[in-house]
Amino acid sequence: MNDIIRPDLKKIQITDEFWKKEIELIRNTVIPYQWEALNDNVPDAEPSYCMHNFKVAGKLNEKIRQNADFVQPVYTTNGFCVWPDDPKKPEDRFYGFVFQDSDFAKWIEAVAYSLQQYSDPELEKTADEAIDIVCSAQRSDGYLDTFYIINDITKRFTNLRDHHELYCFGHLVEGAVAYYEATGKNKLLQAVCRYADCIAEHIGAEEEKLQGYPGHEIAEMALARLYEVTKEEKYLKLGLYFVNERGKRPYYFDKEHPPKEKEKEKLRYQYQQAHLPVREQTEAVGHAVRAVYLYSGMADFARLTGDKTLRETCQNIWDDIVNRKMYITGGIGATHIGEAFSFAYDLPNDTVYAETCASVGMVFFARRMLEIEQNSKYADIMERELYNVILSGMGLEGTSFFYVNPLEILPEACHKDERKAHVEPIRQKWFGCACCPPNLARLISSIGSYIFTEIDNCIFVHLYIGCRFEKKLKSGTAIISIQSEFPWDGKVKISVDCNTDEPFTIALRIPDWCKDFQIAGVEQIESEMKLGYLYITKTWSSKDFINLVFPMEVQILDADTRVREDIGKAAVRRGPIIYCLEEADNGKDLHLLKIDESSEFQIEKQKIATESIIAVKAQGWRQKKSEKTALYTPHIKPEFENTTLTWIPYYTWSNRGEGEMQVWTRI
Ligand code: FUB
Ligand code: ZN
Repeated sequence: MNDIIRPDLKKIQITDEFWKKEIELIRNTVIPYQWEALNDNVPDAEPSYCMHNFKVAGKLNEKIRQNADFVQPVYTTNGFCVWPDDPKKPEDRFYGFVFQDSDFAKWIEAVAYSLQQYSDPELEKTADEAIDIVCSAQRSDGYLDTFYIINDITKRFTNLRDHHELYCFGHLVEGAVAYYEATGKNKLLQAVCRYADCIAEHIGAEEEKLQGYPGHEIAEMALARLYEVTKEEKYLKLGLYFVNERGKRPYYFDKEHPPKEKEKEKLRYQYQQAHLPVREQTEAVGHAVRAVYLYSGMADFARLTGDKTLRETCQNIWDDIVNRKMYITGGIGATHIGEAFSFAYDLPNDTVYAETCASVGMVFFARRMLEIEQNSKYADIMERELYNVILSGMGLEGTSFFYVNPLEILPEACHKDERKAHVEPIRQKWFGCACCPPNLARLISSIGSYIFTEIDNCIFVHLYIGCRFEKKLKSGTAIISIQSEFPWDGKVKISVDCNTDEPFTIALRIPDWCKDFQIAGVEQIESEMKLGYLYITKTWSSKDFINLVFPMEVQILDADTRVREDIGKAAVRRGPIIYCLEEADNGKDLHLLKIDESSEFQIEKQKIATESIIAVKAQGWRQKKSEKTALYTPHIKPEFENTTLTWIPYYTWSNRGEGEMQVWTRI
């Protein structure tokens, strides 16, 4: 097995103008804002109840409550369990979705990444106090899930399919590991180890245990991470057990929820990717977030165990997503029914789901694929996700969020058409089901750790994000600095300052959107191109540098003809940025606009709220509105008038009030 080192955020200093601003937004605005949200202190926002639930569970201590005393929960159509609104709102009740604990877990993870880069004693104090509250809820046997602690501890582990205990556990592990790595404090880490031990006592291969696995994946990759930090084989074993058990017959979930007559077997299990044992799966199916979290865990175990079949499964599923089921923005999950993948090439732009969390998960999957196969196709997608759908998930001010990320919006349809009720035309302050905002925060605050992968004596540069990075060599250290003007300009300078003559390799990703790059700098560059990376191996001196230019011309892109929604339409891309048209620049009725492909595409600096961006402009046409008196009339050639089309980066849409937007335009 190759020696893979996940970059340590403490050793990466982000200097990049574009991403530094995002990281600081997370640190200064998003983290404090989300803390208020978790404590239900954001006026007019949906309540979270997250910290409330931990406090109530902490007060209960070892007492056992049974649900006889309680109002029964209600189940939403998604299988979520929510407590009905009781006007009296008794203080000692669990409120919110069954997985509300995970909001804290993601918040503490974002805090941890931020602390790795900027010391902030006050934030650390708040985080320590929050950890005390969370740990006070833990029962003596290690169990730590407020939903069951508050409602009925005797029912724990009885609904692995829907009740998200293992999902909350997985998130808590991720948060605990990150906080330990950031601060060296192990209170939460010890708590999650005890919780993992408690789970392993109840679930596993042994006859007396439940042969179950998570209904919502994430515990798999979390356990891989727990194993890597603690080196405890038992966590590797439990994570691998979850991976291997999924999809085996008889189906575990049938024991919990006997199938109803007429329920289609395949569909019933696809939602949780449990329709087949994972190594027999060839397609991405079901709930998109669950799916990509599972695939990320599978990739982790493929790397940790050297399992070739698991690795090939991940590769096949990756290709299925990227070549058949992904929006041009990087969004995945085409249908809101089950928040799921649809069939191949079914990519509607307006009824889309494209949940922010699913794209965050896709970045996790990409990173793990890069750790098992250094092929730039994974990093290309990582870049596309980051600069487009992921950033679009948050308002430029950092206090409003999208859950669903559409590629076409007609606000009236969102307000009046039930089929689009899940699509918001403007970002929301918070959500009852608030999985996306803290997921974004933890990803963006750890962006530095996605720039490189170190494998043996090679450092792969996946993302051109300005930074300074320290690479340990056997006989010394190399400081690698990237200066980059991405995403607005393709000039990059990589400088190396090395205090040893030990050779090592820098492998540079050549982005898929770049047709022709230029390289200059290091004397006699001897390089080799492999799977999208340019490998440069040498003894580096203290003044070596590489100048790269990735020209960013405006490109007009077509979709595969099998994507029925996009036929006769085109999208605009420049460098890593996907563009869209908005009503604020182009007026209403975007569907009447048409691209003139022979026109010259110009770029122009513009401001969208506080953000300086590069807009794309071109002469195009607007179809004249019909003056028909009837809905349907004999065909006449449509008439067009000249107009200027202005595209803005997709991630900046909906920052100037409610209005129409579209990524795909007639051509
Ligand atoms: O079920 C937990 C989270 O809520 C999922 O990951 C999201 O898709 C949302 O359904
Ligand atoms: Zn989400």
